Amino acid sequence: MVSEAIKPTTHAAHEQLASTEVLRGVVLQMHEAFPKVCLAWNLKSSMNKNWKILFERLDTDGSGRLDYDEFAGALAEVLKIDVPEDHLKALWAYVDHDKSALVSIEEFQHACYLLLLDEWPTLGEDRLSSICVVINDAAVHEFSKEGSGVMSGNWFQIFNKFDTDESGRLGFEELEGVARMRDPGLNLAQKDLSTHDLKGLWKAIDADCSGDVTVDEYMHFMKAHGPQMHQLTDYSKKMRGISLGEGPKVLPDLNDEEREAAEALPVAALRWVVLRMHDAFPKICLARVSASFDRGDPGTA
Ligand SMILES: [Ca+2]
Ligand SMILES: [Ca+2]
Ligand SMILES: [Ca+2]
Repeated sequence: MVSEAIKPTTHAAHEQLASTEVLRGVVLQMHEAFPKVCLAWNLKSSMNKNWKILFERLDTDGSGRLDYDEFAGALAEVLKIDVPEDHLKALWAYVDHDKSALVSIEEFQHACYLLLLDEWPTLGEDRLSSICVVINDAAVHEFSKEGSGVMSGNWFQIFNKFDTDESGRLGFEELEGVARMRDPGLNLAQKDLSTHDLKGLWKAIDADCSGDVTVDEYMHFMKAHGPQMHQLTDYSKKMRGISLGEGPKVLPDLNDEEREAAEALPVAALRWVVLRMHDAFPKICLARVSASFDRGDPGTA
C-alpha cells in the first residue's frame, strides 16, 4: 500500500536487474526466515502488516528508512539468510523505486507485494464472471441462514461482509478469510472456489496494484463482472441452468423500488393476490356479458 496521494506503481515500472523469479525468490527467502526470528509474525494478519513487522526488524536504527548497507546487513545478521550480492542489489534496485538510496516502509511493502502479485494468475473475463456468481450465490445462501440476509447482486452488502475490520477496504486476507469461513462466512471449500481463483480474482479487483481494494475499485469490478440486482446476467443464467433468450415478460415495467418491494413479497402473499384475481375474474366476465346484453350485442363475451 502507498499513501493516498501517490498513485501506486505497477510491477513493470520498477527497475529489474534480475528476473522476477530471482527477485521473488529473495523475498520468499526473507518471508520464510522471518518466523524463525519473530514469533509475532502472524500468518492470519494482513500481508502488508507482516511486511511492516519485518521492515521494522530490518530497520535496526529505527529511522523508518533503510539504506543499502543496513538492508544487506540485516538480511545476514537478523534473518541469517545468505543471498548472492547481485541478487540483493537487484532486489534493492527494484524496491528503491524513487532512487533515493533509501527504502521507506511503504516502498518496501509495495515492492514485496508487487513481486508476489506478479506470480498470481491472470484470469479471463468468463472465469472472473463465474467466480462472481459463486460468491454471490454463496453470500445469499449463507447469510440468509444466519439471519442477516444478503440480496442477490447487492455487492455493497457483500463488500461489508468481507470487510471484517470495517476499514472500508479489503485486504486479500479478508477476501480469502470470509470466503472460506463458516458462520459467518461463505463456507466455500477449495472445490467450490480454489485459492488459485481467489488470487486471480484479487489480482483483477486490485486494479491499481495498491495491495488493498477500495469500495470504488470493488464496485467498479462487480458492476462489470458480477450478477446485478434484479437482473441475472446471461452468464449467471447459464450457470444456473436458466435458458437464454427473450422469455415472457412476467413483471410489468416497475421502477427499482417497486420491483424490490414486489420481490420481497413472500410466496403466500403472491398466491393470495393471484387467488384474488382468480376470484374476481368471473365477476368481470359476467359484468361484461351483462353489459353486452344491455347493448344488445351478445357475441363479445
Ligand atoms: Ca526510496
Ligand atoms: Ca478491511
Ligand atoms: Ca487497490
